[in-house]
Amino acid sequence: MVYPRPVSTSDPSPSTQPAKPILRALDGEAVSPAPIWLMRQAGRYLAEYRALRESAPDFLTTCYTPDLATEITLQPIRRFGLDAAILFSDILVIPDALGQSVQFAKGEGPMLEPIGPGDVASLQPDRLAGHLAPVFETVGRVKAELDPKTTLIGFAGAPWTLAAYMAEGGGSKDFATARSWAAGDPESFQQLIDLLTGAVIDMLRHQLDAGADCVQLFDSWAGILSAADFETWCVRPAAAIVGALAQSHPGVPVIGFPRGAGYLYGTYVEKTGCAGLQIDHGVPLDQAARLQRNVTVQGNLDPVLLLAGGEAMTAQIRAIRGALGGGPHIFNLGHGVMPPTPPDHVAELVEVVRQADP
Ligand code: 1CP
Repeated sequence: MVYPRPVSTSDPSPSTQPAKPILRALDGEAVSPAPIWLMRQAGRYLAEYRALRESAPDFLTTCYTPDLATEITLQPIRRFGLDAAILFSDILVIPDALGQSVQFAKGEGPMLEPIGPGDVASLQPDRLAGHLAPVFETVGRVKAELDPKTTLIGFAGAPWTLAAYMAEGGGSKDFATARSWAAGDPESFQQLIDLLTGAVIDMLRHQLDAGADCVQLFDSWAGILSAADFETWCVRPAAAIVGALAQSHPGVPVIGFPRGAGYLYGTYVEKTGCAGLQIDHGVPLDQAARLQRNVTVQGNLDPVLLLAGGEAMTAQIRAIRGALGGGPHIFNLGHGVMPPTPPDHVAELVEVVRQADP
């Protein structure tokens, strides 16, 4: 399904436009300077996050404790005055809510009890709303604390990326177990994807009801799929999710992130009707500018340039502003902030993005 959307560069009338710069950009306006937020803006690179996690319970319990999750969500907003707060949670709260065992061991990635074709029927989508109630409570608490100009972004992992972690039992370079399940038994894999599509819709609707202004769908492992599988496992579920939210929450923008989609980013926009497209740093700026004719582009500074800082970073910030400043753009990285990043570099990034002349 496609929802065509005119892109305007003219000054909108204040009465009809939302005041939040990120929502204006998602509505197709070329906001100048571009609003900015960063994926993984809350996290280990901030001393105040490390200090809080030191005495906090395990990672998932932290996500399910509204006092802690609210505080962590707000930490980068207080420090840098970013234009959006993103709910502090994780994509893997969905498999946890469905009844799969999920653990985060200190210093290691997530560990799940892997599931296969015979386990899909035992997943419990009816548990989701009750299990994730503390996450939705956090959304409401953050909303109450935010300045009216700051956008609150909710999120979920996309069905393919969730299925990949669920089948593999954790992170992986190639997710070979998940991909061979999809190839060898597409029927049962489709059942898993359908169940997850429903769970993601449920999760995002609850976040929007609790006060999120828009949502981002993270398909972090879209880039390892073949073109045909990208259509089946990434585009189709995303189109269903965007369509379902357009019915229950008309006009609420969805930002899609099929990371690593390369040439297929355009297809994703066309077939899902997402209002915003997060792009990774592999996307050349001339391709990004072409995408911008049909969608608000979000991105795409290489997180390594933020780590390095200095002239290498500022030169690329100017290149991005030069290429995308004339259309609807939200400044962001191409992937998350890396843990060793000095917070001063983030402050400098925000300052350079907000300078009057690129
Ligand atoms: O304290 C710690 O060390 C935990 C590190 C951490 C953090 C800060 C994890 C574990 N998750 C998070 C928070 C998180 N994860 C957010 C919060 C909001 C923000 O951006 O500030 C979000 C949006 C996510 C999303 C997420 N989790 C994704 C999609 C985005 C991406 O990075 O591609 C993925 C793939 C995950 C899984 C996950 N959770 C945590 C880790 C280390 C991982 C990656 C595992 C792997 O390497 O495969």
